[in-house]
Amino acid sequence: MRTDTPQTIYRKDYAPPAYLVETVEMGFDLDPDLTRVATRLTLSRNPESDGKSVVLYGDGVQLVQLRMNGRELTRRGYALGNGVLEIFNAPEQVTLEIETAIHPALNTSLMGLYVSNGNFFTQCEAEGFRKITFFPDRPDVMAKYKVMLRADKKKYPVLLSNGNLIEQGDLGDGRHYALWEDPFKKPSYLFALVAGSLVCQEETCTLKSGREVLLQVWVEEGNLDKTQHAMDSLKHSIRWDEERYGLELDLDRFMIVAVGDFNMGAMENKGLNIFNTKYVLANPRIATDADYAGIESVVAHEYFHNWTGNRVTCRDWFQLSLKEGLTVFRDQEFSADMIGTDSGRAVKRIEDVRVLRQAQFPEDAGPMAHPVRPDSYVEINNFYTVTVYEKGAEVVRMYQTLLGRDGFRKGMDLYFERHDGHAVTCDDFRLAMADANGRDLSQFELWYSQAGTPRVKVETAYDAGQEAFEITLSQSCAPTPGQAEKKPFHIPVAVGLLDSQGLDMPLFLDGSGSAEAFTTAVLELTESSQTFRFKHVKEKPVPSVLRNFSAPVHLDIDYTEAELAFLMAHDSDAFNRWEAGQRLAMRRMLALVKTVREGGQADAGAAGPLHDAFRATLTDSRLDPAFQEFALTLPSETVLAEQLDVVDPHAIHAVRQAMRRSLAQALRGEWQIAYQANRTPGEYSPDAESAGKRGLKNLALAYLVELDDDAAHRLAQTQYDNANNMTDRIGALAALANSSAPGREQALARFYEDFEQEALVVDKWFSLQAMSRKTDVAAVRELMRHPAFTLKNPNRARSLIFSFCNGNPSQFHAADGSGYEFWAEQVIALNAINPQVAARLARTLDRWRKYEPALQQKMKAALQKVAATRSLSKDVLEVVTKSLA
Ligand code: B3K
Ligand code: ZN
Repeated sequence: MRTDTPQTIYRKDYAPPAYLVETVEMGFDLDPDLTRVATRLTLSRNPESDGKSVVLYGDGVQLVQLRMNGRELTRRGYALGNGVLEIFNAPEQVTLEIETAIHPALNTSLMGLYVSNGNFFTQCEAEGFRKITFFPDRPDVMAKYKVMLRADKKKYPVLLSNGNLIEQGDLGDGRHYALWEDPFKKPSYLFALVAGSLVCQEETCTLKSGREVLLQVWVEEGNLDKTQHAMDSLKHSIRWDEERYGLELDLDRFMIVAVGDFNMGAMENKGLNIFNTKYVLANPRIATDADYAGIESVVAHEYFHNWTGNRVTCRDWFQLSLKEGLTVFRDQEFSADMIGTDSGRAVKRIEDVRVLRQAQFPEDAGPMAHPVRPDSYVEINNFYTVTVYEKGAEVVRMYQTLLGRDGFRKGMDLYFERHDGHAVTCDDFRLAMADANGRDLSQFELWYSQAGTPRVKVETAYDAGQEAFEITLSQSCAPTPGQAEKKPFHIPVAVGLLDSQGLDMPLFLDGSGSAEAFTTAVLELTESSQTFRFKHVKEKPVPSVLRNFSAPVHLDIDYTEAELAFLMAHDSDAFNRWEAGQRLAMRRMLALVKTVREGGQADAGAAGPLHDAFRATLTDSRLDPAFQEFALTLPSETVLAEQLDVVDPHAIHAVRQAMRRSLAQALRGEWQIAYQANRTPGEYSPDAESAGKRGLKNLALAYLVELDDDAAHRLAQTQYDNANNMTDRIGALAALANSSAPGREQALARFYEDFEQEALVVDKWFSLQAMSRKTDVAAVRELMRHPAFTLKNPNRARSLIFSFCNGNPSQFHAADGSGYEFWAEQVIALNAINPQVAARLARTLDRWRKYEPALQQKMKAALQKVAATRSLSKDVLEVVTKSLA
């Protein structure tokens, strides 16, 4: 917490550090109430800087002693204020001995060293290391670490840190020690320690090179029946990175540790990944198919960071997407490869694009919009965003689309060849891609520097006489904060042409120089408007544009409903088949929203073409159930809201609900058949095929329950009673919770009793109720009084508060503003406990200006209330200030 005005940090102000650190030796005397940390640093002047001061950062740490080159420094020898310790006119070579004192048990921010359920954990990214000791805590300072941990042997039998265990033993006084050494240079944000009472599953794994490595998954006692999936995911990740990128695990030992109190998903500390329990623990009793998939992808993500993030790291935090965008892209590709089938890959792509549209497009159009490589920040933790991560991954994917898979691999190889062991920039990555492929990618930089989602408009013309088909692409991008004018982006637009049979036509792109026919062409749009001409086009085609979502843009294209239904049925590009269905639904829903806004009824009955198209998808037995599930899910309320100039959340909700009911009614028989056909009897397996079936079956159930009749209630109740896995159980419970089934209350109560001991399942229980259409603000307040609720645990806070504020729009936007008042209270309460979690919740009202005036005023008042709160963290302050600006 601070009272001074928070400072804005600018990318343009980057300057190399005056001193570089060579070695770090640390000794920890671990005690929850008072931990002493003795640190010995060797530093030397950086030839790339002319600075003469050693600059160290510290945040909330007590400085006990400071010695330079063997001599104690008095207050005359250094300046300390505002979290900066500066030693002026230091000699060329410096050895610093720093002793600090910290209070882990009081640390509720979960940054630095903290206690969770009696055990010690650390989280240092982005700037948590400075909560442990004074240090040049910036990612371009890379050093080798040796860490001695000392603690009570009974309470903390396990002592872990990065790298290799060198030595361990007793200290004689009931305490013991462990000495760890990390052979690789690393930035301080990758430092980690864990101490406590934990158990592990371990396996050895033989790398392609023949080297054997030790893999461990550490959890609290009683959880060893939930670690196999994480272990398997780790082994698959190791294999995949060897095969796809030739990247080998560089340590002899790789550890994953699960912790119940954690601000985000997981952290890639060198050799000692620390994970939110949510992304480690799984067995069929407690975890859903989505949980299994989430664990696989997060384990992979953190493992992949070992090369993209750790071996090659970021020069400064503005370059965050250098590691995050790239690593998300890598984990997306890994998950797609793990499914293995073409349709599985397409489904994974659809899922990823859904996240982008649901969360990143709104961010890019709101007050917190920022480029993938931001130009400034107040609190860096606020920039671990969907833009840096997911849009960043799209930007990396575009290199692969432009250069091809082999070209992309060449770029990756050159990137490691040039930069291994260094802290670099997004430009360095782009140059490696360009140089390895002999391409000029300078215009591509705009994807890193310009915020906002570009809009690409498509116009076509067919000339039967010439057998020519022309596609004109025009691009624009709306202003974003601080960027009024945008230059044209370099946009890869993948295009196919369908003949009247729905088959791909062979493509001959004029001027491409290639005589060879292909069926998807990647058009490179680099100007504001360009026309591309296809030859030998025998009949007027239906174009399939932006196949596989080849760029993160809005696509404006005029299709008739018949063309959309045709694409939905025939496009060889599964992504665009899904997209056509979404467009068809979106168009109908937007028209209905207009009707409702004008005082009409949300009568979805006349949605004929949509019903037919959905029926065709639902009954096509050649389709992958996972694809069917996505194709039959209507665009979300958030995605709909983004299409409107003025958002009326109640009209949107009413329309989407009416649409769901009409689809339930019109396709009732088909839903019932799909429900029966997609049962997965026998032992549970989380594989993609079974998960896809369960997904479609549960979607069928959700539609049928929209009818809210006895038959649907019975179906849900029976599924609940007979479920042998969490996916089916929670699917049934969610259906019941949204219904007026007589067994609703009893099922909710029974679920809690059955799973009271499983924190992650209790989270699901809160979350499901928070998102139920039957839950209003008063009911959420009631749930907060439940003995299992606490704001201190981020997962629990997210499960109830975030789920309600972000996942239950019709109740959250209650006309009296009570949802917003609730939001403000919770942001303020969380701010005092955990600024990072509070700031995430603060983002909920980002888009307040888009809402209808009555709601807008109430949202603004809630934002102002938060902004006026005393001792606001800079995390929350930055978010609400930018929202109100
Ligand atoms: N690098 C961490 C995120 C750290 C967030 C700090 N506020 C997890 C990840 O992206 O892998
Ligand atoms: Zn990451």
